[in-house]
Amino acid sequence: MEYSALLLILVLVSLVVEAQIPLQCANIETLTSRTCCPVPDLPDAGPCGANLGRGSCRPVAVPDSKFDAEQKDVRVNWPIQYFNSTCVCGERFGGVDCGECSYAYNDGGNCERKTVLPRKSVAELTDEDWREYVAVLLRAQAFPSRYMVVTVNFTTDYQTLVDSMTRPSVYHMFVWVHYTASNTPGINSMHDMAHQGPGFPTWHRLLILWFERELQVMLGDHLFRFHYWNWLDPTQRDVPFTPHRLGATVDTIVTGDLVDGNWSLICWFDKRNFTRPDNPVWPSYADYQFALSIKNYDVSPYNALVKCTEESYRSYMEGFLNERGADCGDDPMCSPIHNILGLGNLTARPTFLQTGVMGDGSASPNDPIFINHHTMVDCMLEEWIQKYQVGEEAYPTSRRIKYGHRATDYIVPFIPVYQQKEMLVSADNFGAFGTDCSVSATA
Ligand SMILES: [Cu+2]
Repeated sequence: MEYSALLLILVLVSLVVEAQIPLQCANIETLTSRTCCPVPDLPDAGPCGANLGRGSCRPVAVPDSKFDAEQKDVRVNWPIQYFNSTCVCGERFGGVDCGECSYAYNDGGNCERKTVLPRKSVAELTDEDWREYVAVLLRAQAFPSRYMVVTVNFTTDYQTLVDSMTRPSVYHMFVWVHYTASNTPGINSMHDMAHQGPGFPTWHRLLILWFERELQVMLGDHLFRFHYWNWLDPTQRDVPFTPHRLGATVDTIVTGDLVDGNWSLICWFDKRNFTRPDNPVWPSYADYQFALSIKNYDVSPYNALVKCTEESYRSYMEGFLNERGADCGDDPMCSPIHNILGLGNLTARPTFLQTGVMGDGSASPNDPIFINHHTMVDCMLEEWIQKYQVGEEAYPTSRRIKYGHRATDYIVPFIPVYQQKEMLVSADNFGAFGTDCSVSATA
């Protein structure tokens, strides 16, 4: 059965997407031991490459010592419900077993040189670059992921967990990761650990880094990187949307090489409403300058109720639940892009089922423009970090912050594990952007 068909059935039947488990740890022995510390494929490496000085197997330090079993949400205090020990790699090393290089030392060799993979505006890509990129995306639709998906609610009957596992494609795993973080598994309610909180910028930063690495491994090309779609620049807004790039739209239906190449969605909506009949109001450079002027990262109550204010960079950039023109004189930055591509005419408020997957928060990565959009948002985050020279200390530590978004929460549902606050540092630490990301400078 095709990956897409299998996953579609899973969505419709169960709506349970519990966790992403690395292949090396997706077996009953590892689950029973609650220790995900595999041995890398290197001579005499030992678990986590400890014998080679690459890393060590260590207990995970979750914010709450005691997991609230009543919540039945395995994402809380991730990944303690599955594993209480994982590999912690040294600065130069990375991956589930420390057998890879870290993001910053990804030199394609022995991880000895710090490297930078500069990201570009997609407007700089040649037709040949686009052709190659579309081929990469299509390949990722079919290439098996290095992770397994658990499709039942958590149980200590580990055989049931193992039996439920399925191996999606690299791209579909990317979609699942976003979906899993956004929704409470198996429950018809939503506790979003990727949006509407201080973890929004940091969660998506790790998503981009992680997915980029999965594609690097698929391609055997450590230099592969994502580029950003600068929607602040009116001359660049159309750039990705041609038949030989990410697709043109005809009456909201996406056409072009991706669709012809059997682009498969996990979900059942496949539209993009880029050619909406009314005149979309895009965030402007002035809006962005306002965002950049906000020095404070986030403010109480650290959720969607934080209105667009000059006290919360995160809230302004995220823009959730702020109607255009409400509370802030300018436009919040991220959500309008999802809406422009997904919801179309804001006045008529059609549902995303009718208009486009970018309009649905949790499923939006089904449209690959998500990648370039969030690389752009990450570029903006980097510019803000550079401007104020902030680091982990800027991430709020209030007890009011919801599960998943707390400073020391491990970012759901990733293994290897990273804390939210660890992503609020210069992208130099991840070998991304270098000093080149300054979209405001192009105004
Ligand atoms: Cu998102």
